[in-house]
Amino acid sequence: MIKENSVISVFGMGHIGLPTAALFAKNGLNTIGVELNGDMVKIINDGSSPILEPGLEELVSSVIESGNLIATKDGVDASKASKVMIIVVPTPKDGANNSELSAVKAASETISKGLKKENLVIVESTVPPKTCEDLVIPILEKSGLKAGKDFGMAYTPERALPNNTIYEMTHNDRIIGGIDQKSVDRAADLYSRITSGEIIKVKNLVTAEMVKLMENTFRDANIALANEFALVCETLGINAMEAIEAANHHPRVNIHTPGPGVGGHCLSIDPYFIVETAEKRGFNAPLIKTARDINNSMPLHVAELVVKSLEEVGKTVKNSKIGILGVAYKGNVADARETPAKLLIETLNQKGAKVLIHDPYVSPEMMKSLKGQPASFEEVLESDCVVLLTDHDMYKKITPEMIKKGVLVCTRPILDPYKFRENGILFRGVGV
Ligand code: SAJ
Repeated sequence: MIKENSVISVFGMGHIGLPTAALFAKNGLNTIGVELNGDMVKIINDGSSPILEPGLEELVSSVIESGNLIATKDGVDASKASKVMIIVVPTPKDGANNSELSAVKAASETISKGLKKENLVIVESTVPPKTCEDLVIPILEKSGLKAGKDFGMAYTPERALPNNTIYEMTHNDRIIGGIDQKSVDRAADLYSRITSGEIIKVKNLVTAEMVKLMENTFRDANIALANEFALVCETLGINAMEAIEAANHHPRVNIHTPGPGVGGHCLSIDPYFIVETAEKRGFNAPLIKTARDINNSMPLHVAELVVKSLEEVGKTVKNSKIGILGVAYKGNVADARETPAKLLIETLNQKGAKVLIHDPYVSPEMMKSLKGQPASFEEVLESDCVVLLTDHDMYKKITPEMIKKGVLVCTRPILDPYKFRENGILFRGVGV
């Protein structure tokens, strides 16, 4: 089934692996997508995308039709047939905020069983610094081959923004580090086929691993600062967003946007990988940890805003209907991993509220796992307190007349507080 002259296999057909494989295939390379989930393999080989991402369905369909992409569950066969193997598997964190690298380990084990001289192994998954050196290479060397001497090794982080993945993968600059210059040059040659962005070659594998974590940690810490500013502005009775936008007119200031907390599988996890590595080396990275704590506490602050708002209209949270608009971790995506909605719903449930949830994108199974009661947009708008949690475009059209019981907690700066208040709505929000 697998073509003899296949050159690349991509391990992991998720949000990043599938578009990466499809783009290599689109650029004329014979590509194998390795995925353990048989249903996903079937969907891909039928010419569809199991991942919701603009443009991906069409891309997958065209490369399956051209025969340049094929998906399989058999990773050892794929490894044997390939010259380059790319690891793009998930790297979540465990309950103690440590990295959970079992998928990287498993992919490395599988690849080592088909590894040959002159192969190049590339890791794209986000990992704690030194993972390539301390975990991946020793597993690959079980093959009897030596990294650097017999096979090449490179690390190049994926940096595409969900919902704009294909554009960013084909335009963003690419960071590449490797075990030696030959590995870096080979990886650079490969990725220059799919991105028009600059290829930045860094000194070694660890530097490239650290670059990825620094990017998302910068954003997480910046958002934590914005959230702290928002809490201060609430005590002052001023609009944080108005102040942030004004401050951002300064040519060297770029304060991010406050909100209900930071979700998704990147910003809310990656900073912990730095902390984990730093702590193993005797340094405790206090700023990064504090930023995480601030962002993690934001859903509790939103719950407080709900309590206060209901008190103001003579109601208690207990037995009130709270309607949450949006459970995805950010606007216009279907992904609810690490969503701030989870802690908010749990907290409101504990307080005895009846929690209704609406989201136009998130799957029914995911909605169910969140412990709220899925409801229509209209039903949610009739709740005792409406909480706007995710900045989906459709929620930008909400008007004061649509808030039937007159109480709104808005956690994203997409509705104008002044307009709602002028129209008699009790409007509270993060930073307003
Ligand atoms: N958020 C705020 N305020 C902001 C920006 C975001 O509260 O000003 C929240 C969002 O609502 C969301 C979370 O932060 O809950 C993360 O959203 P995001 O848009 O910042 O990032 P992700 O997780 O969708 O994608 C990030 C991107 N990294 C950077 O921009 C540095 C993306 O380029 C990476 O490829 C991706 O992580 C990844 O896979 O690491």
